[in-house]
Amino acid sequence: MTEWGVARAASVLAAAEAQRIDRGPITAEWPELDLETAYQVQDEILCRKVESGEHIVGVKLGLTSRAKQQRMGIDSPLTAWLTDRMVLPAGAPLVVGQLIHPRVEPEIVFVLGERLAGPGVTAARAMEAVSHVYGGLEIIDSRFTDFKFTLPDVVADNASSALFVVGGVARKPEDLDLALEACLLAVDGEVVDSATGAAVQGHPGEALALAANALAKRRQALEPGWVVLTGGLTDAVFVEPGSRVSADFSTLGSVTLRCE
Ligand code: OOG
Ligand code: MG
Repeated sequence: MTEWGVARAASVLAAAEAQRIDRGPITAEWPELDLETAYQVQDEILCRKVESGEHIVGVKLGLTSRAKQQRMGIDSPLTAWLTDRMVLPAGAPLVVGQLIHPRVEPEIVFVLGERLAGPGVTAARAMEAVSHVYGGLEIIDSRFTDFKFTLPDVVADNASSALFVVGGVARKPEDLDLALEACLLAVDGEVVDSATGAAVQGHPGEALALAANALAKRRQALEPGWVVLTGGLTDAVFVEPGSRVSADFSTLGSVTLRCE
C-alpha cells in the first residue's frame, strides 16, 4: 500500500467529499500526522479545487467558542478555506442528500474592506479592516464518521467545511457591539440554543485577529473582499429533509435555511 503523505491524505479526503462517504480519522492510520502537515493537506486540497476552477472567497475559523470546543472535544481554534462553491445563496434550499451528515451552526460573518496581515494583529486592528458584518449559517459536513476526529484530522479536512449562507442585513462594524450581539438558533420554529458574540473568543474581532496571525505563520494574509466566518456561536444542529433552521440575530437580521 502507498505510504501516507500529504498527497495521499488530500486524495482520500477529496474522494470522501466527492463520493459522500465518511471514513475513520486519518490519524488512526497515520499517527504521525502533525498540525503543520495537516495544514499542508488542507492547502493541497485547496490547490486541487482551485485547479479545477474554484476560487478562494475567504476563510473560516473553527472551534472558537466553548460550545463548539466542548462538543468536539478539541480546545484549540483552527482556520480553513472557503471557496465560491461553498456559497449557498440566501433562500436556496439545503439538499441534505448531497452531503454526508450535515450540521448547521450560526455564525457572525465579516467581509473585509482591506488586507489584513499578521503577525501582531489585535482585535481592534482587525475590526478596522472589516467593512461589513452579517449574520450567517454554516453547514458543516465532516468527512469523518460521527464527526469524530483529532485536531490534525479536522485541520486536514478543511474544518468540516461544506456550505455557508450569508444573511441579507449588512451592518458597519462601528454601529454594533458585537460582544453583545445576540443570536437565537431555532429548528422548526423552536429555539434550541442561544449565544451572544462574546461566545466567540470574547469578541468575534479576536477570532479575526487570530486568523490573520495564524495565516501569517503560513506566509498568507486575508485579502480585501474576503468573507470570514468567525466560528459557530452555539453547538451545531443536525438537519434532515424538511427541517427549517433559523438564526435570529438582535441587529443582524434573520437567516433561514430550508432543508430538503
Ligand atoms: C469542525 C468545524 C468547526 C466552527 O464553527 O466551530 C466549525 C466541526 O465542528 O466539525 O466550523
Ligand atoms: Mg463553523
